[in-house]
Amino acid sequence: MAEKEADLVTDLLQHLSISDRVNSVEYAAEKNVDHQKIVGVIKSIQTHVGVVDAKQQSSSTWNLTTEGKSLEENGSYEFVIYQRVPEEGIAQSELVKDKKDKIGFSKAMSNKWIKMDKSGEKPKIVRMDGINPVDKVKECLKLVKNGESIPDKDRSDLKKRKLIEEIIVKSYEISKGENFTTKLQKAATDLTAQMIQDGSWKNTDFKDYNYLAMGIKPQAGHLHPLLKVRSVYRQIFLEMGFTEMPTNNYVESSFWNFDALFQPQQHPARDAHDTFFIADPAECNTFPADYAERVKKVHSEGGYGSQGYRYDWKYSEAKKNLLRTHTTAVSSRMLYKAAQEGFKPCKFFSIDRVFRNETLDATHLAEFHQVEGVVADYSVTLGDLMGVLQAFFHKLGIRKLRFKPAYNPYTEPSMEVFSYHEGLKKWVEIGNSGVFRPEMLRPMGLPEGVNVIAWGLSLERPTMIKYGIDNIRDLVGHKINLQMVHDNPVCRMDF
Ligand code: FB9
Repeated sequence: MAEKEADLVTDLLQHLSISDRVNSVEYAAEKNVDHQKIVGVIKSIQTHVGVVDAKQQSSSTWNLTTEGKSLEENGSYEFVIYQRVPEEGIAQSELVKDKKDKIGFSKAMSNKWIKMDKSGEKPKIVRMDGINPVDKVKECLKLVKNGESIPDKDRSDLKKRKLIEEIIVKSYEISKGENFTTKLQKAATDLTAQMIQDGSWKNTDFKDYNYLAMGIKPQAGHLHPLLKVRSVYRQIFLEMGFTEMPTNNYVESSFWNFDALFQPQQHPARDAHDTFFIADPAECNTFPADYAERVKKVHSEGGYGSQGYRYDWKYSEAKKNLLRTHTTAVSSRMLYKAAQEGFKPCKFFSIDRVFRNETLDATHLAEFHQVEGVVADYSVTLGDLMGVLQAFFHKLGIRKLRFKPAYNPYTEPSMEVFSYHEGLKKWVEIGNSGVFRPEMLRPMGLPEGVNVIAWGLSLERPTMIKYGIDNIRDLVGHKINLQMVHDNPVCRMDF
């Protein structure tokens, strides 16, 4: 207990020992202490059972509002207006300058203190003859300020004009309890081994349990908005029967990231300006040799109905390690594995970080989280892709989709996906999609007739739209405001 409060406890108990009762409001005024402080002192004394009896009571009192204080000091608006009307009268436009003058003028007219005189050349405001008005409002406000009563009608007038307000004061009447004492024994809060051993627990005053006490709020962790959105997407994929791919390798070989996807070795995306290559270990050579031979052949000579790219495909390029530029690298691994293990129709998804050596701006960093869905089955078509996209985005509350032809090196046909954003009032690109090319699928060993449809989007774009974040650096990175992470609402993807 603070020293000051301990003094107040002792003083209040002393006060009570010489008087039968103490009222908390009166005592606070006498001590010139805030009433709430006295209430706190009474509550701390009550933890010592039976020392005092405290009865709460409510009383109402009237206080002047800020405007009321001003009129009590300067006079009512109507009396000020009356005093400003000279013997010879005054034009209304001269007399009434602002809102307060308008109130005063109206009141003075209704009190019949002033009137309009139209007998002369121009109408003017003059005082009524034979009266000597008193500023009753000011007088009543002074009485209220001094805590004196005024007639009910006057009080309701002042209340209606918001010049006074009723304050309900909850106070305590305290009196001596059956265990009254002026010396409080600090109630024990712990039962110690010593007390049990020497039996002193039997006459120790223990503080009552406070069963209503709230536990200390655990400083639990909070999911980052990106991870909240990730869990929404993950749930949607799982509901749709998709299996999550193992994406726990940021470092990938160029073979799985590009060559297996029939992306030619001279493609600009494979340039160091777009891709982060790894210096050490710079090379990987654990991709399957026989499969690599089929990939080499389809790039350089073609096959499966394709003329290929007709260039000299190099192992040295395929061996280069890099930070994966898309999770489609993992999709290619999974599809190869499915083919090699005896193909059965399958649906995979992934949500994980990818890295691109691109120009940074307010909405793009050198990495982002890619969301990818893959469906492999006999005779799946572009129509199935449109259908699965409708179903996927429908679960995010998106009804209207539009598909626009696009180009990807590893899918043909390809489509960009758009949705109309009611908030932004425009069509927004929400992803990309396509049918994997036979030059990618056949060398894997997938049976004839098996097609694979896939689509992708990012995690950052929907998260930024959802949480109204314009700059990606306010969402991810070492400068974000952690309070945003702490405060953001539970994620409900409404687009
Ligand atoms: O996420 C994107 N936009 C988006 C997504 C969702 C959303 O709100 C949710 C519905 C509620 C709002 C916006 N885009 C893809 C579109 C644009 O933001 C684009 O400017 C940025 N794109 C990223 C790539 O940019 C470097 C987003 C990212 C992207 C693009 C393509 C793929 C994945 C991510 C892909 C793919 C793909 C294609 C075929 C087969 C397999 C994968």
